[in-house]
Amino acid sequence: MIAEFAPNIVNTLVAKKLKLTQQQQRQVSSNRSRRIASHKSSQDFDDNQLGEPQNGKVIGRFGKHADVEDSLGIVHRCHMRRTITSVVCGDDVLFRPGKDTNTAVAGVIEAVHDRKSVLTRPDFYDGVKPVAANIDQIIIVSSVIPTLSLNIIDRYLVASEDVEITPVILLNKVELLNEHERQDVEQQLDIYRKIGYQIVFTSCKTLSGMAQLSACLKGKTSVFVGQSGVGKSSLINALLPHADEAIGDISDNSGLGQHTTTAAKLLRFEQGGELIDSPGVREFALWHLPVERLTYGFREFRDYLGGCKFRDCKHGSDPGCIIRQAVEDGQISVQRYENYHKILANMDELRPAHMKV
Ligand SMILES: Nc1nc2c(ncn2[C@@H]2O[C@H](COP(=O)(O)OP(=O)(O)OP(=O)(O)O)[C@@H](O)[C@H]2O)c(=O)[nH]1
Ligand SMILES: [Mg+2]
Ligand SMILES: [Zn+2]
Repeated sequence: MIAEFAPNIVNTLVAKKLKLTQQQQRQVSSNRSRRIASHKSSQDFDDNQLGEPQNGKVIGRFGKHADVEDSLGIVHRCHMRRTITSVVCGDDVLFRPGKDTNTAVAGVIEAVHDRKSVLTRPDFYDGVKPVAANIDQIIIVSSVIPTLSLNIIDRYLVASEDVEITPVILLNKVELLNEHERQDVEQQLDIYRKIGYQIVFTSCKTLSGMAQLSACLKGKTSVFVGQSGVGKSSLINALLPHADEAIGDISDNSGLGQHTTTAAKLLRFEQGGELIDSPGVREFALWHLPVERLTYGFREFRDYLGGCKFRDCKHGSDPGCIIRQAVEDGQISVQRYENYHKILANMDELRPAHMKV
C-alpha cells in the first residue's frame, strides 16, 4: 500500500515545492542550515570534556579558531560557541579549556567581554568588521620607499580618530635617507607634530629609534597598521627577537611587500605592554564613514565645525567656508586640506554599490 501511495506523496510534495515563492525557499534553506549547524555544534562540544570557565585573552586568530592565553600564560586553542558573533585578537573572553590536552583544538570560548575599544575595517562583502580589540594606541607604520605617502597616513589617522584610539606615526627605513632627504621628510611630517601627533623615526637595519619606540609601546596595547612591506614584522623582530616573525621580500616592480603576515597575533613585552600584528589592517578603506565622520577625523578641522555659512557646506569653493578660510590664513595645512578632498572624492568611488551610507 505504502509503495503505491508513495509516488503520489512525492508528486504532491514536488508540486507544492514548485509553488514556493523565492522568499519561502530562502526561509526553508536558512532553517535547514541552522538545523544542521546546531546539530553539528552539539556534537562538537562535549561539556564533560571541558574544564571550569575562566578568563583569558585572545592572542591569535585564524580561520574558525582562536588561541586563548590563560592567567598562567598557557595557550589554549579554542572553538567558539555559535552565539558569539566575533572574536578578535586582544579580546578578553570567558572560555572553558579542554580536559584532553592531546586534542589540537580543545577549548571553547563561551563569551566575549565588553570591549574597551575596537579597531574596525570595512569589508567589501560583510560591511564593517572588527580586527583588534582593547587597544590603547594605533601605530601607523610607513616607510620612505617607494615614497612617503601623506595621503595614506591621513587615511589611517581618520580611521584611528573614528574609533577614538590614539594614533602614533612611525616612519621606518630611515637609514635609506641622506641628510637632505631626512630634513625634507622631517619638514613634511612637522604638519602632524603641530596638530599633536607623536612621530617616531626608526630603522630595523641600524636600530635607530628603537629605544623611543620601546618607550612608546611600554605598558600599552598597541596595534601596527600600515601597507605590506613597510616593515611591521621586522620592527617586531627587532623589539622582540624571540617573536621570530616571518619577513617578506619587497617586490622589485612595485617596491611594496607581498602580504607576508597572514594571521593576527598578539605579542607581549617583558617590560609590560602588548603589540598586535594583523594582516587585516594593511589596507584601510574609509568608504564606510559618513562624510561628517571623515571631517571629524581631521582633528584640526574640529574647532571650525559648525562655523561655515551654510550647514551643508562641503568645505570646497562654498561661500563663507570657515575651514577654507583657515587654510588661506595658514591655520590649517594646505596639504591636509587637499588630502581631505582627495579622500572625500575617493570614498564614493571605492564604495561597493550595495553599501550605502
Ligand atoms: N632598508 C630597510 N629595510 C627594511 C627595514 N625594515 C624592514 N625592511 C625590509 O622590508 C621588507 C618587508 O618587511 P616586513 O617586516 O616583512 O614588512 P611587513 O610590513 O610586515 O609586511 P606584511 O607582513 O606583508 O604586511 C623586508 O625585506 C625587510 O628586510 C629597514 O628599517 N630598512
Ligand atoms: Mg608582516
Ligand atoms: Zn565649510
